Amino acid sequence: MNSKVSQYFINKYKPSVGPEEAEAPLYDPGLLAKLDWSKVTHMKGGVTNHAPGEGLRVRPLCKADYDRGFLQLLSQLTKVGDISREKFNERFEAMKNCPGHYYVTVIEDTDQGKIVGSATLSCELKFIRGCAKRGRLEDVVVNNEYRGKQLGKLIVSTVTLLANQVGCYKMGLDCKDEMKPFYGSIGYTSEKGNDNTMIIRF
Ligand code: 16G
Repeated sequence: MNSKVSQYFINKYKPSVGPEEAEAPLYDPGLLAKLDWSKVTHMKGGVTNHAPGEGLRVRPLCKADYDRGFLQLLSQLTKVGDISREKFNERFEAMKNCPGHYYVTVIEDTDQGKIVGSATLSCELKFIRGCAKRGRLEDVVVNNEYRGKQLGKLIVSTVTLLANQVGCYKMGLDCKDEMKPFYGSIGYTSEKGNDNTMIIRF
C-alpha cells in the first residue's frame, strides 16, 4: 500500500476524538425527554420516543454514529458520497455551532450498535409572523430491514413534536408523490392552492 492510500485508511478508521466527545449529542437530549405525545393518535401500542420498542433508543446524533452506520443508512435515501471521518466531524461541529438550527435525530438498535432510523428538523429564522421560526423535515430514512415496527412514524412524529416544542409555527417537507399518504397519516397536509409543499400547523 502506498503512503497516500495507507493514510486514507488510517484517517477513515481511527477514532479522531475521545470516547466522551464521540458520544456527545448534537443537541440537548432533554428536549426529547420533554416531548408530549398526549395528542398523538396515529401510533399503535403506545410507541413514543420514550418507549420506542425493545432494544431501540431515540436520541440526537453523535460523532460515534459514524461507526454505527449512520451514513450507510442515509444512502438508502439518496447519494451520500465517500465522507471521511474528518469531513463528518467537521460537518457535525458546524451544525453544533449553530444551536437551535439542526436537530438530527436517530433511532439506534442498541443490541446491534447500529443506526436504523433518522430524521432531521432544521429551523429557519424569519422576520414574518413576528420573527417566527419555520421547521423543515429533512432526510427521513428507516432501514428497510426494520419495517413493521412503526419506526418511520416514530421518527417523523418525534421531530414534528420537537418542532412544536422549540417554537416553530409550521413544519414543511418535500417528498416523492408515493410518500404523501405516509406523511398524510401523521398529520401533514397539502394546502389548497399551495400543494407543492406539505405542512403541519401548530
Ligand atoms: C427527500 C427528503 C429530503 C432529502 C431528499 C434527498 C424527506 C421528507 N425528504 O425529498 O429531506 O434531502 O429526499 O434527495 O425526508 P435528493 O438527494 O434527491 O435531493
